[in-house]
Amino acid sequence: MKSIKDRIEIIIGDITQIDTEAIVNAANKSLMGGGGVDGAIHRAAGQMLKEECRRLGGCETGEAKITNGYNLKAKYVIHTVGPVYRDGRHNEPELLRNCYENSLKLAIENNIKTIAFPSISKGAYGYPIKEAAPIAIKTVVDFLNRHSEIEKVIFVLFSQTDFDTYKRVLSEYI
Ligand code: AR6
Repeated sequence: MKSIKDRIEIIIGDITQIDTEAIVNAANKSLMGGGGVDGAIHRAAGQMLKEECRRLGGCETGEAKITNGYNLKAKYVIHTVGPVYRDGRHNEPELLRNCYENSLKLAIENNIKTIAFPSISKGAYGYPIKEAAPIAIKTVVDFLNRHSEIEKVIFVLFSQTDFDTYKRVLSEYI
């Protein structure tokens, strides 16, 4: 059994280019696409993704739904809806934790062993990176400790600052 350190990677990059079995999308409740990472994933996957998403009938905050990846390298996209950040006292931490947890549960149900996450809620939804990173890291590390089925989780960050924050938080936590 590999150590947690070997099962988590943190990189800077574009999640649409990652070849894990699943990539996670930071979607909105409609699941019909949007800006940020959601827009990038829909553009890279192609129109078929939108057609499959339309049939899903939306998704609640903190929940997750799975589709095919179509033109992406990833076979699947797991769509999750992060909380809109207000002040951190409106259940945002728990909802953000649910996004990671429910995405990983869905991965296991679908026999997915490798998965990549963006920093959910950190863009348009305004979650401060210093608060979002520990939630992302802690939830994933705790889940990996409980579930050996998941072999690799890659956090794909979009800026040097986000990357540095995740690296620091991970080194403090494990
Ligand atoms: N690869 C990896 N990370 C990316 C990419 C990419 N290609 N593009 C952006 N990011 P956001 P949210 C980073 O706004 O905050 C959408 O319109 C980005 O820099 O994509 O959960 C949805 O439809 C940031 O660090 O997602 C929703 O309406 C992180 O991904 C809403 O935005 C998340 O930023 C969701 O907002």
